[in-house]
Amino acid sequence: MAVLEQLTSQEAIDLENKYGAHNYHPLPVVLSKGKGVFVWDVEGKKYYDFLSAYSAVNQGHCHPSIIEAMTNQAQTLTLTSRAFYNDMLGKFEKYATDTFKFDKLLPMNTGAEAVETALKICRKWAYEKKGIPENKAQIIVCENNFHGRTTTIISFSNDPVARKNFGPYTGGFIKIEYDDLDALEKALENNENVAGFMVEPIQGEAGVYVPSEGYLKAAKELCKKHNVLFIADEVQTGIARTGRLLATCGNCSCSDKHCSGEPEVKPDILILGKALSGGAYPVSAVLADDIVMDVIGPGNHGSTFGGNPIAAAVGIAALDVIKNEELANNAYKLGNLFRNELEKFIPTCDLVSSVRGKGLLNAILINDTEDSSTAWDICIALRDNGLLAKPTHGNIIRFAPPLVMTEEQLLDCVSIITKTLSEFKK
Ligand code: IF1
Repeated sequence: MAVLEQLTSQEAIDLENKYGAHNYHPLPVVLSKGKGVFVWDVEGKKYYDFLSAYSAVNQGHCHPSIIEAMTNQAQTLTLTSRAFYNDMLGKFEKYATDTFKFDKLLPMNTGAEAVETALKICRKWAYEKKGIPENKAQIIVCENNFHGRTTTIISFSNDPVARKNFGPYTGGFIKIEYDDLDALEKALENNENVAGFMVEPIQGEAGVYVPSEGYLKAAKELCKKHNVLFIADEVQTGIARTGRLLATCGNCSCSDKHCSGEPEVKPDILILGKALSGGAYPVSAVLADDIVMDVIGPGNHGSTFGGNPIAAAVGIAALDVIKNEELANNAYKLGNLFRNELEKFIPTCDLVSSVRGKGLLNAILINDTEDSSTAWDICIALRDNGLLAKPTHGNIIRFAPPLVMTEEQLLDCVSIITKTLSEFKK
């Protein structure tokens, strides 16, 4: 078999099954092309993408200006390592720190690496600035978190599938309920050794749990009171997904020019990934002000690829698209429309019990037991009707289309979803 010959869907699936590790259970669809809100399978069938590579493709598939920046840079200089300077990284760092209003940025590649970076910075700050005795620093995290898949990160996961038989685990983490300020206060009180509190502004993997109004702001204030760093993992919620540039932004009237106001909750450490590249390339970053980032010196942290010229060029282009196309505003408007339309539909359908989310990060709850295959079967039916989505934990289907969608396209998608649910037979 020639490696480059065009495969059928089944052939591609068979190859992955035979030669790839079985660490995923993908929906059976084999994609070979994407443009904007659409993807095509190898047989040429067109679908609306309602996952956006888990919110990495916020700017739409193969956005022309991101691809142009990437290909131009790829033909000029791809990688120098950080042993030398390159002429793109500083530009990206300036652009991103101006955009998100932090003093400094540390570039990485994947979300998990950026989370690891944030944890390391937080611990070092704790020893050197807060004065916590060596090796005693603790970081508070939430039940049902998802922050990635490294050994340290899965050490504080609740998910047995992600965690079991990967021990011994990294210590130094305290787990509390999400969206529970009393629990946070208790964990902070009478414990001088707490260095940080890391939280997802909306819990994605857990099933798109939106915390109570004011939770993040109050949590940040509690952290401040106890001299503890507030770490926001916005890998999934950031970059306009939830209708604002960041989910930790206030109601900063993203309706016109993009988020010129101060954030409602300014994290001490901000973690970004996924859509920081528009899904074109792995680009992640940790942002903080000097008072925190200054603890990092030469040799403390790094990566061969982090901050490479392609990543920097792509990062600038990806953020430019968010601003120029006012995607936070579009996500805000379309998100409201989507939830309103589904709320009208839900009373007519026994299969769905509710819809929740913010901006274009939404989920519907399927009215069935957690371990039933109903959500999966609905996703197969949605696929057959031209829309790709994926179930998450329990019987929940996440809906997160690219933010470049038009209102007309969104209404078309709503009708595919409601028609599929109405006609669905278990
Ligand atoms: C997979 C979920 C989404 C994340 C947050 C860090 C990372 C992620 C808040 C790590 C990654 C991804 C990973 C992906 C599935 C996906 C996911 F369902 F698992 F929860 F998006 F909803 N922080 N989330 O959501 O980023 O290292 O992957 O770049 O296949 O594991 P990464």
